[in-house]
Amino acid sequence: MQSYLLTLVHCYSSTDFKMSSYKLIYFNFTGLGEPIRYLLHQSGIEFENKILNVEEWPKIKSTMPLGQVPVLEIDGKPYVQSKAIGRLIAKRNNLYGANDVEEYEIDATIDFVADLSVLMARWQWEKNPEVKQKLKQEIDVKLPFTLQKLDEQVKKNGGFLVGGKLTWADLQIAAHLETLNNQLKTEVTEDFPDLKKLKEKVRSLPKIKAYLDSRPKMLF
Ligand SMILES: N[C@@H](CCC(=O)N[C@@H](CS)C(=O)NCC(=O)O)C(=O)O
Repeated sequence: MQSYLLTLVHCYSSTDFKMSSYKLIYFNFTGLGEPIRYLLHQSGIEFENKILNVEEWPKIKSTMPLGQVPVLEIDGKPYVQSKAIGRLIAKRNNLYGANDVEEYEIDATIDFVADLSVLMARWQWEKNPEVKQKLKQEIDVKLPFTLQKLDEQVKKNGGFLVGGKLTWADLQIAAHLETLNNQLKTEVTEDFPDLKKLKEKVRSLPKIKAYLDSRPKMLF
């Protein structure tokens, strides 16, 4: 009886959560916003996808709580920091770990890929050719290392990154892989078959596929 009541409470609170109003504010590229878009779609949450152009950003910057995006507004309250936003949505929609060790593994996987993404962004926006070339040399070592580790992790976990089932980590990494492809203009998973399969599996989830088929054109 008690567990029935708990299930009922959980059902109602998660329904309430889905009935809230959501607005995601981010640029017209994939970057740090796209993993949140994947997560919201996979969670069945309707949201306003507010896409900013880089040209309009200076006017908007000071209105964002930390002067940066992504910002997710839930019922008008702004939530900042992409990974913290992702964790909140994942927790509330059964896409986080089944226990604290799985949660740790999801966090560690996402942090591991974030290290590469920071390096990639520094390289992408760097104007000085010498510095840019040095960063590219770092990428040439770090990228295959990261992809190899992720490929092994997917192989060990029954086709997913953590716990043999779909989690926030799979959505986050699939979105990041798309960004890496855009940045390097190549299919980065070509030599990493298990990781490639995972990316394709995520992209063909019905809700993600529907989003990808209909999303506005991204700058990159
Ligand atoms: N740690 C933050 C980083 C946010 C961030 O660097 N956002 C960039 C876009 S990817 C931004 O808003 N840049 C514009 C600016 O700083 O003026 C997060 O994960 O949300």
